[in-house]
Amino acid sequence: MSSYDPKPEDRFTFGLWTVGNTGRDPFGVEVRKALTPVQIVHLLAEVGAWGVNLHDNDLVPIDATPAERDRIVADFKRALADTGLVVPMATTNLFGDPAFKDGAFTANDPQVRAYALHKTLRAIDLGVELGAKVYVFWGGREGTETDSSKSPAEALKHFREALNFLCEYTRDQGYDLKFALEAKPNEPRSNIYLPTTGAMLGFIETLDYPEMVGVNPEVAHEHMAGLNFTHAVAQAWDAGKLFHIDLNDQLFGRYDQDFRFGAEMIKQAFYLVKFLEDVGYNGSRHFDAHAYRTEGAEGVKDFARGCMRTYLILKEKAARFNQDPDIQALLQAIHADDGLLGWLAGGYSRDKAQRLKGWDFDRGALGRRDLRYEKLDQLTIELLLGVR
Ligand code: GLT
Ligand code: MN
Ligand code: MN
Repeated sequence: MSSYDPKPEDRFTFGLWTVGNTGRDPFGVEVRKALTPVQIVHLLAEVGAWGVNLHDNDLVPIDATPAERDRIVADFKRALADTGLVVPMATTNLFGDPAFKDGAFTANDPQVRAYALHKTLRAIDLGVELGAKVYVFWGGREGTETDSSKSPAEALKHFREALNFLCEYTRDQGYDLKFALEAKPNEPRSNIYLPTTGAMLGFIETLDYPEMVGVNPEVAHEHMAGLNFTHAVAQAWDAGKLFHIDLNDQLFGRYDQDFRFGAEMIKQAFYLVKFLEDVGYNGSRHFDAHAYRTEGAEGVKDFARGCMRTYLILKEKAARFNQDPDIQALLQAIHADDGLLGWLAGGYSRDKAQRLKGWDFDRGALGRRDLRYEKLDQLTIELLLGVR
């Protein structure tokens, strides 16, 4: 057993839709056989995952009868009990059905908005029944192709009303459930509202129960917008809002790739893992990705194992970074403080402002400091490339 084998305490999860992805894309049909939810649970247990997440319709088809629903849920629960897998997160499919072609909570048609609420209330019940503690909202259709069709301000009001309604419902039921909003800039809509994690964080403060609502940032979604994912995650963490995370990989400026974690931008993945481990994030590490379209049944397992293994390798690299004497000596020098301005700590006072205004800075010396970030970065690269 290598130390890169996943363990329950790693909290690695996959969605039913991830390892269950059949490879269908806008240009081609399925290349893999669809697996049943029960088969997926067994596959995930085999590769060593801790949990499985789902949309309502990943498990229960949208047109299932109540009797079919009960049978499917019972079979699924049995598979969970047999394998020990848990369901930490659930969500609603508010994007697949043609009814949602103009959005769900932000659709212009009041009937569609009400149907989206109805569907989410039932899906929350299902998620809670399966043990979920986090409920994700990814509004893939909440946007526009043409802004002549709706007011973005009205759309935000509708989205806020829906979330307030659902927060009240959750409280009313006494559910132990937090909401996590997932941003994406585009795809499938040309423009999706609240396109970044930062936008979501601002919006959350306008809700009736902001303490119930956090974010579910996804690597690929910030990368599609050309942004630094770790910075977005850090802002969410700083705000106490990192309720969940979607790990995958994605080149900047491409379509929604959803590649295996660490498949493309390994340095960014390293700083992300280092951040999560350094701060002690202990939520799910959810892989929202899928195997290349070239893969069959074994390739899907290679993909899932690869996500977890890369995470654990990067976790070990982060620990090495924190112990590497040369790296740490450089960091110490970089962060050195001669203590001369220690009196400035602890916030504002009128006296401090006066004293600071009179302080004589050696601006030239500040500008002449050689920061040695080149050396630090090269050491980091060498650590990642395995030569230190
Ligand atoms: C969909 C999307 C993901 C979301 C999922 C949750 S579904 O695959 O691309 O980013 O997290 O709705
Ligand atoms: Mn996602
Ligand atoms: Mn995605």
